[in-house]
Amino acid sequence: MIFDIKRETMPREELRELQLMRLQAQVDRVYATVPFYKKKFDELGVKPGDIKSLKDVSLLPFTEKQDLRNHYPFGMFAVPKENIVRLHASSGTTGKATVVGYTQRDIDTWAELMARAFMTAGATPKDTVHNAYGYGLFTGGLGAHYGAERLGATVAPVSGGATKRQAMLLRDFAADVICCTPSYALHLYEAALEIGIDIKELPLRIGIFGAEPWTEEMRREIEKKLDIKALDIYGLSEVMGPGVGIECIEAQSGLHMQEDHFLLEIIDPLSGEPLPAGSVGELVITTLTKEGIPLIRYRTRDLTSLNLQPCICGRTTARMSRIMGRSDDMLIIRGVNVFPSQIESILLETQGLTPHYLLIVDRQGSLDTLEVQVEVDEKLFSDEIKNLQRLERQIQKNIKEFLGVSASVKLVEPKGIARSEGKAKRIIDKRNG
Ligand code: DLL
Repeated sequence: MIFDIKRETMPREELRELQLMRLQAQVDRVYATVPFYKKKFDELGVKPGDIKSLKDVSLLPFTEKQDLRNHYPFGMFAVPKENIVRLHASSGTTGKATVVGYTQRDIDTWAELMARAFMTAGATPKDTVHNAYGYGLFTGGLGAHYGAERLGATVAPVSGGATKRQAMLLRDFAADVICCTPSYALHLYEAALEIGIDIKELPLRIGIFGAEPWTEEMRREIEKKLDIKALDIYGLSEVMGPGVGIECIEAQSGLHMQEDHFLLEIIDPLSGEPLPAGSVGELVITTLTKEGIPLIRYRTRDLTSLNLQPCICGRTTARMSRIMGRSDDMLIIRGVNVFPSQIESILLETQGLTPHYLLIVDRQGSLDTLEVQVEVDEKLFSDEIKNLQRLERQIQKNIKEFLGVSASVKLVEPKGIARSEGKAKRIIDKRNG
């Protein structure tokens, strides 16, 4: 089912016209109301009137996360503070948080786009939604909450934590849909088993998972263990929050991007040049309708590609491939570029390993080292030491063969790697301090 047939199945030519009209209005507005943009436009010698086609977006300056930090907390808002009804902030681990503000219309648009997202994922107004994204400054909880309400579903605002209790609520409320990070879904599954609840036997049908990178192998694992359909949802607080894109349940093949509200580009992360359709590069997003903090050419650092082919579900929107990783999460080990998701794929292809892993990067003398710690399942754990050692060597060989880097592999006992209630922490890089 489609929530907004008119918008979601628009012929692409019509969509482009709408995008251009909205882009021109947005550019006019930021030039007039955000001193940061006026200065940047003036420095580049570009005027709002220069935007005559969608291609002209490449004349405009980029916006970076650091720009939001430099204008902390409200310096990039385009409306007076009294028109802001909500604040959120990113969970940035380094430096100042990035703060975003929403007008009432922004909140309404977000609810609408999240309602569309729920329906794209196969949810209906009759469903009960167990929302385990964190409520608070993080956009996951409230974003999914308002969307599920707008859809007309019943929401249980469970938030993160108290995992065994969550398992009981999941059973007692007979939820049809769960929203959380993919790593938390597996954690919840294990915690439920410990108190005698097998999620596989509950009515739960759909999982809406995002906020962190994950792989096809991880999807298969979750779908098998929980006996649900697992859909990938994408978003970022600077641009809105969850709901910028989501997979459809019909195809599960790329995330439908809500292009009537966001203009997308794929650029070369090094040169900043736009790349041709279909290439892998950094996703850059211009918000087309946002009032509180409109962003021009926001550099997400997320690496992906876009597919414009029509989808079997009937939507005409561009489909984004699963995020490969963030350009700033890319590990460079002795000159070889490695994404954590590539290691995850190799680990999950191996029988007996679980999706709980940690990558520890260090430097010995002038050489980078990579240690991969991965949990084994109960069955493998009870195996003979020499078999475990053989497996470690096998994984080491696979990583070397497929990714071209030497890693040491350490198998860890079941539950030996810390679980997270939100985004999983998978990399410890000891090289910089
Ligand atoms: O994570 C918003 C969100 C909440 C998305 C709930 C989906 C579900 P931030 O905390 O600002 O916002 O983090 C945004 O998380 O730039 C990506 O690097 C990463 N990310 C988000 N969704 C996905 C996904 C929320 N489906 C950053 N796959 C983004 C891979 C994702 N990475």
